[in-house]
Amino acid sequence: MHAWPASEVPALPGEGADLQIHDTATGGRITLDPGPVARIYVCGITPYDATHIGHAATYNAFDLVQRVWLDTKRQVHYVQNVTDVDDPLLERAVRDGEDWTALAERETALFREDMTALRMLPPKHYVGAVEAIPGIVPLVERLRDSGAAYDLDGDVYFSVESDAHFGEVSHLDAEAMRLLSAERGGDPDRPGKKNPLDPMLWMAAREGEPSWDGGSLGRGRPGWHIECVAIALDHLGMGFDVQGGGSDLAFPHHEMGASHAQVLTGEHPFAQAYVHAGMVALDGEKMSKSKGNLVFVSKLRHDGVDPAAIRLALLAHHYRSDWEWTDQVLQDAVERLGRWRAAVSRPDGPSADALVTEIRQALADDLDAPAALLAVDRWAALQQSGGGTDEGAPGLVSRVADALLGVAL
Ligand code: 5CA
Ligand code: ZN
Repeated sequence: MHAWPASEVPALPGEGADLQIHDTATGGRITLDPGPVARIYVCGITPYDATHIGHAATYNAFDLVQRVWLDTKRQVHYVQNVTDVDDPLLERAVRDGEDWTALAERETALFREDMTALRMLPPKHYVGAVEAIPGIVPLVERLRDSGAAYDLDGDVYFSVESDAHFGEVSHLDAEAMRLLSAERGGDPDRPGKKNPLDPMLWMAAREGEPSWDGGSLGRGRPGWHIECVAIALDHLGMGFDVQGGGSDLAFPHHEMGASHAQVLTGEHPFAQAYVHAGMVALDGEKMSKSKGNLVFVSKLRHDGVDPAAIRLALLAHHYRSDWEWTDQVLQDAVERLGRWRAAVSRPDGPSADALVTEIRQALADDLDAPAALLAVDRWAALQQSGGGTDEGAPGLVSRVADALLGVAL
């Protein structure tokens, strides 16, 4: 699957600092130590509805990871998936009387447009679940042949007990896992499972649903977690630097994915850090496609909102906090963008050398984008009060805002 075009990342003087980031598995902050090629996997959308502000906030967090790494002169190997076949997508297509492939293609195209407008750097590999199926089947066969997976009426389940490290990503107790599993695509109450938490790896073909050749597994379609594992192992291998997504993916998705991969390879860990973004709410509830309380990026754009203002609204919240989208959040961002643009449109201004360092330090400190914005605010306020004659400063501020924050001034 093709991704979207990359916006140019302006070069900056000097070099950024190494990223310290909160890791869900250890529950603390770690300093990442990627090689010359940093490796990141970020879970992509299930394309049955348009990109909402919650999605955009999560992708914004991982876009910052990529920008910080690029600023340390590393290459970034970024992989993202599209869950272009799964229950919610098929259910929505049936509800609307639409072909599921057309629905997935349309919403994926809109996601690309939104990501481009928001200046999110694209993944190097953008891979759909459907195109990953030929790679998924042998993994499920291997898990089954080694005894880590079992058959239940033609469906194949992963046995969570086969991984000695199971539970080490989310650290939840069995009851919490059971509740979240039921809420997030699992089937803990299905009779016949060895452990209620065991997730499906391969679902045998159902009447009226799409299915693919699964070799010795029979016709069917893949489970959700093995999709991301197959794509990540194929393009990144074990022990990559960051596994990213929203906090609703810590369990079961990232927990199960880590277990699948660890059992498949006999290696540990799947990822060096599991990084989770907070949830964006609207009217007091998590924004979610299933609830329908959504603010779409595309709707805002079509209403004439500058994508740079949307981006600033996302950046104004720390990626790990849960926050609420309101009209005021957007209004504040629009005003801030106006102040910044006015400040960089002058021929000279106060030196911005210290500002570059401040933004670098803020982002290296667990992606503290709000602190980075305040640093630019201070420079803009100095500029407003007429303080400086550095002719290179406005250009440097524009470049640093673009290179490190993805904001085009
Ligand atoms: N396709 C799977 C991942 S493999 C999936 O979760 N798709 S999704 O479309 O439901 O979500 C895409 C990303 O947006 C995930 O990382 C998810 O955690 C994140 N996300 C969903 N809702 C919100 C929200 N309200 N706030 C912040 N992030 C969200
Ligand atoms: Zn995923």
